[in-house]
Amino acid sequence: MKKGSKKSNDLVKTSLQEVKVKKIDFSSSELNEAVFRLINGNLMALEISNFASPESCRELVNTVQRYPLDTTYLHNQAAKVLESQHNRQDRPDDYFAGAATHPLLKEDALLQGIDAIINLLKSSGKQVSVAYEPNRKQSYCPAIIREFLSSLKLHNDLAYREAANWVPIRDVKRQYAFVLKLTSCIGGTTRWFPRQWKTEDEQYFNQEDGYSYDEVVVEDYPEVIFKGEIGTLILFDCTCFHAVEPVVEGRRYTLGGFVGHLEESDQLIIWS
Ligand SMILES: O=C(O)CCC(=O)C(=O)O
Repeated sequence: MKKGSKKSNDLVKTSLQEVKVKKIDFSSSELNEAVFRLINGNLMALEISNFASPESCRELVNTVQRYPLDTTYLHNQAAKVLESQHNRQDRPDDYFAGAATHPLLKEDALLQGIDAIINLLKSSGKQVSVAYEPNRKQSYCPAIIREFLSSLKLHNDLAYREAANWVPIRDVKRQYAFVLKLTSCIGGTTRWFPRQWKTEDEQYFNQEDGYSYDEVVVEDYPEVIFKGEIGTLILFDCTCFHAVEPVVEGRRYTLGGFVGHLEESDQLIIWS
């Protein structure tokens, strides 16, 4: 865990346990319990090394590289394949058209990655499925592939704030991000803080880029770093502030998306 210069002394001894973060290997006998604790609110972030084999990650990257990347994503800080709801907040027709037709969604390398994540989430004891829009009778996009070209500033993700008209993700009460590292690179580490977004934080919202917040919101909080070599899966409460450091060398490909808990049905949904 890294400490910022402004962090107060009483936080210096903060352990991963205190901030409800666990880092384990996929072979650990504690894995299922850790997923259960995460989804049931007793952990806030979980890093699982060796979740996917390097070969399967490379196969997915090779598959993705056959498709054009959208480089207009996140102010040219990242490139993507597949649909991002965040990117289409005012254009659900475009989102659902892409979610229905993109040929990458039929590729085994992608489907196997998504199945592996769904199976892992089932350790929570809950039913897990790709989010489904009942009015359109259509599934959401299950995940997105991204290559980060630079950094991603401090932000948080919250469907009920960003997706007020999107059924059923607007009803999600607990939300997590999942990030599977498909390559290793220098830099590009994920910074995460055990500090959930509050309405008052909007005074620190950056209107210019339309997504980030001033670092003042996390200055009294410990910072957790997820380095994540190839095959590592990170799951974290994404309503907490997080960021990605600049990629210094190599390429940073990830398979990512969101996991949400629907209270009424007590089920988990995934989408991107
Ligand atoms: O790629 C990462 O490590 C984090 C991605 C992220 O910040 C996000 O999806 O909101």
